[in-house]
Amino acid sequence: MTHPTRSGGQILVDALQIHGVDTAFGVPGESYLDVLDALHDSGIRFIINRQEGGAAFMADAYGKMTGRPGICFVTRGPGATNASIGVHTAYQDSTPMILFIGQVGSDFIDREAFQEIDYRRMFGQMAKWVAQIDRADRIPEYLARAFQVATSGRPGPVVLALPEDMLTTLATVADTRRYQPVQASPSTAQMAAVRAMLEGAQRPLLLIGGGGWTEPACAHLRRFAEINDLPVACAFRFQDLLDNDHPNYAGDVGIGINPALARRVREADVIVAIGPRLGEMTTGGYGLLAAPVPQQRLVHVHADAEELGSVYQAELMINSGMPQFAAMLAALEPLNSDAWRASVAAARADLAAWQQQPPIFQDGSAPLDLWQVVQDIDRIAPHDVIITNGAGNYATWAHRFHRYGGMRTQLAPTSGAMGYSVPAGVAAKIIDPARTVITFAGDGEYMMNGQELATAVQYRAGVVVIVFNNGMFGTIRMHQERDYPGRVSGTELHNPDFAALAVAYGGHGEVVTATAEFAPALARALAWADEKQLPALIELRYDGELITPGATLTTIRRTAQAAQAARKIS
Ligand SMILES: Cc1ncc(C[n+]2csc(CCOP(=O)(O)OP(=O)(O)O)c2C)c(N)n1
Ligand SMILES: [Mg+2]
Repeated sequence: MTHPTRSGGQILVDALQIHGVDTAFGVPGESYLDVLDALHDSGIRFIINRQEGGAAFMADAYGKMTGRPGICFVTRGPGATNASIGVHTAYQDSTPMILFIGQVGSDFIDREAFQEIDYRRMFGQMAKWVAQIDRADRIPEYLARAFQVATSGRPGPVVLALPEDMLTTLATVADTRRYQPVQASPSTAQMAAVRAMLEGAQRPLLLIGGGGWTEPACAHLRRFAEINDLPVACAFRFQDLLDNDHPNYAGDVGIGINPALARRVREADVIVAIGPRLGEMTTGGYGLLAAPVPQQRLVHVHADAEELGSVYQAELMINSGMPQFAAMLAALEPLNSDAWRASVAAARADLAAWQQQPPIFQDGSAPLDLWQVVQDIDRIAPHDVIITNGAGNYATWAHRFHRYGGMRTQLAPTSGAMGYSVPAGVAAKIIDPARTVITFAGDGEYMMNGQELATAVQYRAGVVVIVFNNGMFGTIRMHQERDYPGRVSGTELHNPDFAALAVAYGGHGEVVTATAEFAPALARALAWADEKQLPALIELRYDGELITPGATLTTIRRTAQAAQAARKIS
């Protein structure tokens, strides 16, 4: 059989098409011109970003939304280093992604040539697989493996370096088949063991999270919880795996956890953790579940065999993909739930109490009530609105008070990376223009990748960005007041006029300083975004004193000072 002779760049783009790629994100470089040329007639949409951090975050958001690898192209050293934040996030978040990096030609390699880096060493710890393709005739093989690795077992990022001369070399090679994601399945004996553990339980809890979920998997999980009256908690930033309005949803196990839910986790006798990595954020710093041997009887289900037992010695460890496990759960013979049935309503009541307007606003003294802002969003935006955020205290308002509408309505980095919110919001709108997308960004957060508003304008992505402007890197200031009360250092911000900046990009911008102004501003922003297919930004200007829903900077400082004084006396 004869095959056409093609350049490396063309072989690569043909492979992308075979593997079903419709969109790629990136910033161009002269190191991969041949790929750019092959993309020209490919039908693959190449979204041009303004900074590689933004591009890699967009690829991550694509991976989270679709379950298929997000594709990102960047150039050598400077491009790759900018993109690394997205690779790290995809790794921690278990998101399928492939980062392609233009590399120095093989004639100069290993001389520390212009912008040269050995990507195997650089990305060694933050990617599932890093390789360099040295021969054009092996591109199909490398691409097939990259898609395989990114999507199989625990999903994650793959990095492929592309030496410049390899991309322009002509080769005669056959294409491969499309990749097939591979996941393990539980055995019937393991499922029987899960059932037996639950059967003997008094206070069971399901804890779901991690990558690899699909709509049918979520539906099976939901059905299992319903039939057996089990409360379901979601791991940190995987809060959308069960519709938050569902009667079995008990809340999220992450930063700033509801103390009542924390108690429920600690006092549970059987926890079935399906998918989460049980990392620092989901275990309250390894405190809710003692490490390595938890007090609760733990079933840990994870897509990666090596993750199981890496920290927690669960009583029952099951290596399985989420769809495979959830389908078998739903098929289990129903349990007698008499012992715990009431816990579903009790957990729900705990959640409702936690989501009430916090006392800090109840005297009406705060001109801008951020709790009310979230209530307005939940009332005005459709239930399946996608909310994106990065890192910062502002994110608490979304995590605690917004009711996520189910599978992939939350795009947020478990890596705690600042700068994720805007690119994720823009990407979500590019990927699914029919969905409403609202981005939560702190003033610090916004400035890390706010330039991607230009990408939103270029591709007519009508995302609504809400900037929470408290004039500071609030999270760090909060920690500062706790540990070094009254000594503000390195956390103040002097900001641009965010609304004017949005207008300068070609979007809509408004400033809101009082509670009553927000709902009409949101309605205007959503209407503008919808009608013009352009971004809209609402800047919330508020007093930085309101650092969390439950505390002001002053109360934190005074508590810390009192503790310091007490230490001196004793
Ligand atoms: C890329 C990155 N740099 C630094 C940090 C550390 N960090 C976490 S939250 C935060 C402040 C966030 O400030 P802002 O976006 O204004 O939100 P706020 O806490 O004020 O609501 C910082 C600097 C981080 N998580 N990620
Ligand atoms: Mg801030």
